[in-house]
Amino acid sequence: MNIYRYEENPMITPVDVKPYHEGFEVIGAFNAGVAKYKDEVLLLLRVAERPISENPDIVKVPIYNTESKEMIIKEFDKNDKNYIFDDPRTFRSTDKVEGFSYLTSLSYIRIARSKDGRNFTVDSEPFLYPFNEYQSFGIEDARVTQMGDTYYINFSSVSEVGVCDSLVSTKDFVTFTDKGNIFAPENKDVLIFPEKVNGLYYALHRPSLKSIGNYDMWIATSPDLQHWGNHKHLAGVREGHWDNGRIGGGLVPIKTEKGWLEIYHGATSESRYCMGAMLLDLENPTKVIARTKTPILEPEAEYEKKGFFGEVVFGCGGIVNEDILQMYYGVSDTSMACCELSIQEILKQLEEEM
Ligand code: MAN
Repeated sequence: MNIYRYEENPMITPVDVKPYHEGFEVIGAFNAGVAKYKDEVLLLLRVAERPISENPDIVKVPIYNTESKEMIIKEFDKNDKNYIFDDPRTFRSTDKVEGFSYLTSLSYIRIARSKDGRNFTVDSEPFLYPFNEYQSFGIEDARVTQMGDTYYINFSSVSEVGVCDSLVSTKDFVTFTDKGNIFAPENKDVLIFPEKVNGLYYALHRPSLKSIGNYDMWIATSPDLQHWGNHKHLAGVREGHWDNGRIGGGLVPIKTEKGWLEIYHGATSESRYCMGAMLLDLENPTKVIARTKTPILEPEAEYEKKGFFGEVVFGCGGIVNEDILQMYYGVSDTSMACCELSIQEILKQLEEEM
């Protein structure tokens, strides 16, 4: 696989983003959804901010009260035996067997704009900022599906009642219409197909199972983009492979003559994130035609290996220009990068490795 990583990489880093909150620092500008709007490329950045802490033993947790519009900062001592601090992104109380109780930062969506797809200017204000009680811990990892002149944007809404997936629509990236929560907790990595298939909308989704089952990809249909049903298991994690820990949709499915091309992410049980590809039947996307045995992109560059949470490449969107896929991807939960891949080459790898 020939991968052309842009010379500008990492193209947007936390220092390029001014904190929106006073007394906070930006620790990540990553996992952006992508849209082509007028003559510009828009990156819907996940900006993660946290209160500055002078004492390395004190973790300050930002929680936004969407009703009173107040930011509440809770302080925790890393020496407190009631909590387990083994992940820089989250921590949990000892009463919890798995998962997390709090996040160490709060994310929201801010737009970065570019005419050439390489040099971006970041808006000074957020575009999507927590606006209901399901978002008090933040909004993360937007995906953008364009249908006509409407852009549907879905993202993870995080709060103490779980991580669910929410949908809004916009025509101008200034105002938006709230379409509610489309997948109940815990669900992430929802990717809405860019057109109906046999009269129905399709979406990939990833329930995070806690008893039996794995972090696998599912597929559902909807008559109206808001009510989803007819859920089917699409693809699972693979033991002994690079995607043995969890998988989830990455980019909005791309229509090719061979089928729907889905670029997805897979992680090992040690949380090393790579991107792979899957080919779904054009007429029946619940059918997987092929899946790459090896990743199409893995953390190799310095900025992909080191950062707030290293060894992560995480694509949430791309732009297709004939055979070229420009894939924008988050690196190490810190910054944004972009690479170009040939769609024909990905299809060839799928054919060879199916
Ligand atoms: C995981 C990571 C974090 C994220 C939380 C909540 O722990 O992806 O970055 O904030 O889930 O979604």
